[in-house]
Amino acid sequence: MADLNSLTSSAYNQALEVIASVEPRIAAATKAELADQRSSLKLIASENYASPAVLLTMGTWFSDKYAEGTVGHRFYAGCQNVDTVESLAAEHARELFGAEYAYVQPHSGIDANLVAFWSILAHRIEGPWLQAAEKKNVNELTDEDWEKLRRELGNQRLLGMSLDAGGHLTHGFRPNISGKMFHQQQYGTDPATGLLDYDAVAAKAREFKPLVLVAGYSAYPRRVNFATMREIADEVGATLMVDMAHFSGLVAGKVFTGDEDPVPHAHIVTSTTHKSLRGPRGGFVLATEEYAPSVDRGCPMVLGGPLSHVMAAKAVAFAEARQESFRAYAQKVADNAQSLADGFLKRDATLVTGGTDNHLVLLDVSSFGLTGRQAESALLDAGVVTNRNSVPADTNGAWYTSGIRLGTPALTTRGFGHDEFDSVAELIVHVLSNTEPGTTKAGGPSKASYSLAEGVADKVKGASAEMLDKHPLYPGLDLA
Ligand code: DSN
Repeated sequence: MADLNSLTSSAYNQALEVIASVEPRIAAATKAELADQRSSLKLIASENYASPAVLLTMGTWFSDKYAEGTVGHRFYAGCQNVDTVESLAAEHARELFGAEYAYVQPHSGIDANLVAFWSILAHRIEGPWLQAAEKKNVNELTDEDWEKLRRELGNQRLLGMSLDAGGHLTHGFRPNISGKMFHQQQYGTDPATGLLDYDAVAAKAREFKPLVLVAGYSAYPRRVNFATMREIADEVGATLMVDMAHFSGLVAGKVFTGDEDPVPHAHIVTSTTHKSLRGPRGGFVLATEEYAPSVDRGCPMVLGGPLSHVMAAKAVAFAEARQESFRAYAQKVADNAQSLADGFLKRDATLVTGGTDNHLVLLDVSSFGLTGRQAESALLDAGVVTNRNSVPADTNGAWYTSGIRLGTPALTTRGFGHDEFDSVAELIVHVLSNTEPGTTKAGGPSKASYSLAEGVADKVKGASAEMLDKHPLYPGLDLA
């Protein structure tokens, strides 16, 4: 058998020829995307590089099959191969995370959270209601009772981490559907330290008495004690839902264990597959046996037909994450985040919470006199891909922001280590120190425009290229 690199090269070259025969501009854009990803410092905390095996699995005829329902219980005929794929993906997920039940159909993280919300409502509200009315399902309810149940379902409470403290928009942020379907309140972080204050969370939970307590984050640079969150949930009768989308790779890789592993503590855990877990773009839900029957109704309750080609790729990615080498990768992601944070701190930059102990760092760019938007743009000019992010109590709002979120999963996949992440911190500080905020057309201070000193972008790109060339993306993959 030819070696894997040359097999991958021929697979992609041939696939691109087939695509180009129909729409050459898409083939060209696909090639350009690889070139861009190869030549930039990708520091977006929610991105990674999936393996060729994962990527290739998505490009098949499983895409053509409808399979609404669950394994062995579909609304369409001919789903025997989809059943194989879905069972295998769920089995790998259960084994990988030590979960009682896994549901691998959600198309994204938001979908996974919607499945979790509706399964909690179905299990906690709809189920007992039907039982009391001695009905098997909602179709048996009178119109009047159905209206009462609908009002009850729409009258529940959710407590989640606020967006500016590092929570996610699906954790009850008003512009998101989670903030509309629930009465929501948010917990934040300690204003002095930026850290979660569990006593404050408990006090809020006692007062608000939520049906759902959501833990997890997308921009909080620290670990969470999920045993404590479960104690809080139990005390107030809430269901504990943990969104581990950002750190599921660190859970899979056993960097987060004991109280920091959400799976033994939460009733329901949701995640994406494409961030630190390094799989295809998608979501999944883990649950206790108690919640499994309602989670199983995710499609068609909340989701459209499962993306069978993506479920197949999830199975491949979970299989990869079960290998010993993934543990080493996950540990390196966390070690590298530490190196990045140290690199900033020794250059006097300001980090939210003063550091990190997960995969991400939140840099407060206000000390450079910049908004997050200006910093993000200047860094992009220099080939450093990041995303702007709010910091706690951000005075610049969620559009301009005062922070830059940086994550290590992607560059760790390329093989970057301590010294490279120290250099990355140096390059970022160099760019931001040489960026001036611009002015509006009327001459006032602008939150968007900026000017980067001449020569800085080229110098940073040159230094990055040296590191990137030493750690090629998809080594051996040569496109024609
Ligand atoms: N967009 C993802 C992130 O960047 O964190 C979460 O939705």
